[in-house]
Amino acid sequence: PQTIFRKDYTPPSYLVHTVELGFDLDPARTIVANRVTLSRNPASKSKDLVLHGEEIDLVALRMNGKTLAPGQYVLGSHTLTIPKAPAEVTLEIETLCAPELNTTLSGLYVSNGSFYTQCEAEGFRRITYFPDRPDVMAKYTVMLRADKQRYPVLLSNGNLLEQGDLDGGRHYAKWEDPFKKPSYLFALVAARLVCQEETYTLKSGREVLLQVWVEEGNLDKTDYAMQSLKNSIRWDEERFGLELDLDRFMIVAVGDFNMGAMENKGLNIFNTKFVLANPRVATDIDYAGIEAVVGHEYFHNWTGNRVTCRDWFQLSLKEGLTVFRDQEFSADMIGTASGRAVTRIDQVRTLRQAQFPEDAGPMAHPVRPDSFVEINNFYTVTVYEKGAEVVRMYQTLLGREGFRKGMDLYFQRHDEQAVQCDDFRAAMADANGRDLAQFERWYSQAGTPVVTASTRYDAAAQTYDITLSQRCPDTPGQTGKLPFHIPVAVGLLGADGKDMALALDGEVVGATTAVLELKEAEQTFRFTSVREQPVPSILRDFSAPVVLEYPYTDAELLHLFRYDSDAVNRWEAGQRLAMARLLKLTAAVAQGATLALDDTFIAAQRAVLVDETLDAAFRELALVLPSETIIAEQMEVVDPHAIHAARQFMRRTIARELAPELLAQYQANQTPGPYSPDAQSAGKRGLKNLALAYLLIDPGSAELKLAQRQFEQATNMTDRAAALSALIHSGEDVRASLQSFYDDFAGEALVVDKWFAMQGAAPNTDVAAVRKLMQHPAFTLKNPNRARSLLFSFCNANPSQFHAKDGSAYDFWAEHVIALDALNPQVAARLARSMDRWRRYAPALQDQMRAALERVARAAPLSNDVMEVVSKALA
Ligand code: B3K
Ligand code: ZN
Repeated sequence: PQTIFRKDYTPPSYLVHTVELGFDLDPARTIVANRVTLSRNPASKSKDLVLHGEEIDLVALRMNGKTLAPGQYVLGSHTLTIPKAPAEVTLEIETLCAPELNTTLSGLYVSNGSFYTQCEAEGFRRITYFPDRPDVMAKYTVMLRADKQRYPVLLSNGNLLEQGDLDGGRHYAKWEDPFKKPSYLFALVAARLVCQEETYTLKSGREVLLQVWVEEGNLDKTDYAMQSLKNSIRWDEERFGLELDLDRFMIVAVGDFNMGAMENKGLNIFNTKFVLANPRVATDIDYAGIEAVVGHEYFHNWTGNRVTCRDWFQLSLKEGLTVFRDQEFSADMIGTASGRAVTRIDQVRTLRQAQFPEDAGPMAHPVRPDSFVEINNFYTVTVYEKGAEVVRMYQTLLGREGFRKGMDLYFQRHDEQAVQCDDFRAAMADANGRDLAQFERWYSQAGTPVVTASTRYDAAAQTYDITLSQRCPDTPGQTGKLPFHIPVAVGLLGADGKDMALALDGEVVGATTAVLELKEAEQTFRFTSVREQPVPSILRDFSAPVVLEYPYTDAELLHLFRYDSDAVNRWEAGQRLAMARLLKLTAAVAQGATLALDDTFIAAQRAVLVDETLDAAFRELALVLPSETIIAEQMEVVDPHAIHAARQFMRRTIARELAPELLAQYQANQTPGPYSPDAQSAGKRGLKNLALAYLLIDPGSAELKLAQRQFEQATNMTDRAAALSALIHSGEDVRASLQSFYDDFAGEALVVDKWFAMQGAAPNTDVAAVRKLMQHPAFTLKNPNRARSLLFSFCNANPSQFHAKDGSAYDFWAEHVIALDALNPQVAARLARSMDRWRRYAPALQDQMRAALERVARAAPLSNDVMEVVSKALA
């Protein structure tokens, strides 16, 4: 496989003006006629017209009205080149493809008998020959023809121009997208679907048609997606002054989909998981996911579609920015400061759970990568979530207003262009008259920076010095990192727990949080007029995606855990208290020493649990211990079994010591009445169900009854699934409950996914049990959601079983990476990532992991996707 480098970018040799596509849709044999006008790009030296194409058969090719003879073009394995083409070209290209055989779910494919497309990143070339790169933007007209009975609904981007009947039971629809777009935003749907629709009035008074399309039988699950869409439209108008630019906006849900959703212009195609919800089948987390993803795809209409990426190395230009926008949207929808903090804590957890490990592993890459083999492997937590952190740092440094000015300038300069991350940074800098040159390192240097703080209080001078230093570990291909520009938000707490008024070098800050700008390897900041020794609250609101090292004492952490006005750092103090103990316990397990947990820690947990002044959602977060994955990241040599035992011991001890309080909270946080997914109710359910999970660790008959009753009487999926999960984790025989759950929801694919996922992640599910579950008639590797529900939850969320000492689960992993690769390389490559951190395990496990990786690497044929992941892991 070939590595592609960012530095090798060259402009396209030809630019496309118009694209007219004609589809004769047939599952076995779809004919695509493509009439495209191009002209030579003055910015390119080449006169060779290069088109991409994959898995399609060329039937006819005409240039400027004349059929091209075989000698006039070169058909490579993935390209069609017309050497020395004229300056102005009209191409007519006819190709054939077989959507029903397309299991990759990239390009044009069939799901449950209907047609859907997925073109990002490079799927359009599986539909027709085309310069399939994001810096080629053109206007599209699309004619769809298909059997009317089987495919009554024919959709594509933009506006419907006309539709009607054809001979032989077929019909047609003609669509036109008024905006220029790159090919990756093309979409079509030809399906048997129904929709919920509504006309919606924009702030400007213009009316638009909104539609949510689903399969028959799912119309009772579209309300929340529609509501989220309307909220998104309103929010983007209010927060960023961005209006929907189309008369019609459609969301289509499909059951077979590689990721969450896709922002095709005017025709977003979604994984059903992020559309379908009603209280019976969807949990609070599902509802939150729908709001976020509907928002995310809608916001792409400006950040991604109107302004797109010059090349795929710039992916975070649209993804990091759009994740930031959806994060802010979700936070604003909750509205309260404490609710906002809860969403922020969730973001920090995701970073630590997934992004920090990626940044420290073999696939580490900068937010703007320098090279890749397969671009689909770079839709990562680094590009998305760390990318969003980078965007958030602009807002932290420039303020909300300054950030908005930067956004306005970005659109002023680059509307309908394909640009680079540097252009976004320039807009932020220029709009605010700021020098953000050093900030570029956030895009170019991989790895998680470590910020070390030390402090010195001088009582006589009433000064408090904070010295911050930074370093960043080497990552594959990158050594000797240069200092980042890091905003470090700091507050100082007095002995009374209150925030001190702040002055820096004699200058009043005017707020109780100061944003220190760390730009050197080491810098000292002096707070003045500090009347007593403070407790520092550093990196408030997680102001930068870094690891903060500070030698906090337990007493200081307890103080912060009790008083910090910054909820993120308040939570963080609790996590630090827990982590220190978890690491000690893990060592004790490994040494066979006796395990003990101090009363101070228990008392702190108790205090938060019963603190009625705190949101239930915050209390829940404060009581969730760092995950086994996050604990593993803190260890030099990872012993997954010791980690599991240590964490279980801590959970068991908390459950025993806080049993009465947990029961009281379980009862106090019931949410009677009709289900509502709002943050407050969801927070209560979260705390209640956390209490239930604790109560079921070593359950007596009363606790079992409690869970059983909730399981049977629940009026919503959040409570039902939580009860079932608690029962599964209790270790009792729960076969009857599992069966009844399955029987009740066998017709709801997304619930069946949960059923598999819960079992895959349960620590008493070993690899033999997973193999047995795979024999279940409802299991299939072909559907990505189903494959993920069992395999990914086992390989990623069940570390004590995945790392079984005999290596049997590694064999299982290798077998299924290979099996999935034959069907769907993108999904297979994700599963391949489960082995990323193999070098950190104890030698006995390491050897077996390497053997499994080598087994995959040797398999033939292997996709570029999986090849890239395993070869980087082994390098
Ligand atoms: N842009 C798409 C992701 C496409 C992934 C291709 N492998 C979804 C999103 O980020 O909104
Ligand atoms: Zn996106």
